[in-house]
Amino acid sequence: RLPTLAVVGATGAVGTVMLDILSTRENVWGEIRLVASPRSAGKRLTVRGEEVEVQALAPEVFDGVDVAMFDVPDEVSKEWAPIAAERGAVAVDNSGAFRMDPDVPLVVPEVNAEKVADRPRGIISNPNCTTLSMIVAIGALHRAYRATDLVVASYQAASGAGQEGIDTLRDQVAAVAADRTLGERAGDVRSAVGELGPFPAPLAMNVVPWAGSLKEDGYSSEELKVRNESRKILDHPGLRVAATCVRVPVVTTHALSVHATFDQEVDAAKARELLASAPGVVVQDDPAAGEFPTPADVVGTDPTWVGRIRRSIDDPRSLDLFLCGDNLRKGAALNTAQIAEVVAEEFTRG
Ligand code: 2RA
Repeated sequence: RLPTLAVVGATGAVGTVMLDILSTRENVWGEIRLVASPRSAGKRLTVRGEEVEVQALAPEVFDGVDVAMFDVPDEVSKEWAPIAAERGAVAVDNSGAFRMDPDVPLVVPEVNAEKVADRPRGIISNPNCTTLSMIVAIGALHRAYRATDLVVASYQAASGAGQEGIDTLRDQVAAVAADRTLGERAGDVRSAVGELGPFPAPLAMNVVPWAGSLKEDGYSSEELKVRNESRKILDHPGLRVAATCVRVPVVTTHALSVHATFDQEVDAAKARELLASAPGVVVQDDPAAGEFPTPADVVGTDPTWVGRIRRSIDDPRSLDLFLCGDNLRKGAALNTAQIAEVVAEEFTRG
């Protein structure tokens, strides 16, 4: 039988992309129920070409649901994913609430799909969008060479901070666009942009070395997520990861530069081949022709794009790479949908 799916958080930035993904991927679902906060209940949204009324989040909406996807803030998932699981649904959660719980698998289907079956709490976690934007490619290299160290710098899009992030960037860009004197004196951009929204500094005409909240030793929550989630997904607790997360004035698509070291010598041409044949990865790497991935060209696509693949000049065990991934698609909705599809097979297999 075709399983019943609930999409919780159907009206948010990721939820909106999720409805598009559910409408364009092969349909493996029977009923699809759309769920959101009571504020959005009653709205009608289109999924698979049909209008569906949004229901308010309540325990009963999970009755008869086989898989419940959550694209909601941590505190909402923390409370409601266990309720969905108690009512018999498998919860696939895109918040940070359960990612590091040892009883909750953290799944990227191209890397560790088999972990889906190992879910004692009935909850499966989807990684953070920054981790997801690199881990399919890094996982493919790790399988061949075994990684020991990752030095990561992220260039993260405004939509990682939700619809408020997108609106803030658009308002700020509009506020600075006409003044051709800005950007030459300290503080002039800050005075011109207006509201900072979810960012701690102006994002238009700027880069901001901060995403998330302050954690131990000066690291941001985002930087620790890149480290801890990479270790869990690759099943490699000893992996050394140093991350610096930076917000850039891009609407959607995270980019990362990664210096990856392995426990053996690597070869750039072989790495390019490995990446080109890895599921979910596209190599675009011809700098002489000006070809490398950029967020403006990658947004709206599904794969992880990799370019600028070089063997480190100073260490034959290291590769330098530049990666781009749509943070709302593979970084959030698409990976959640892929996990849910792996679970759906359990029902269609019988
Ligand atoms: C960000 N990683 O880009 C977050 C969103 N999940 O801010």
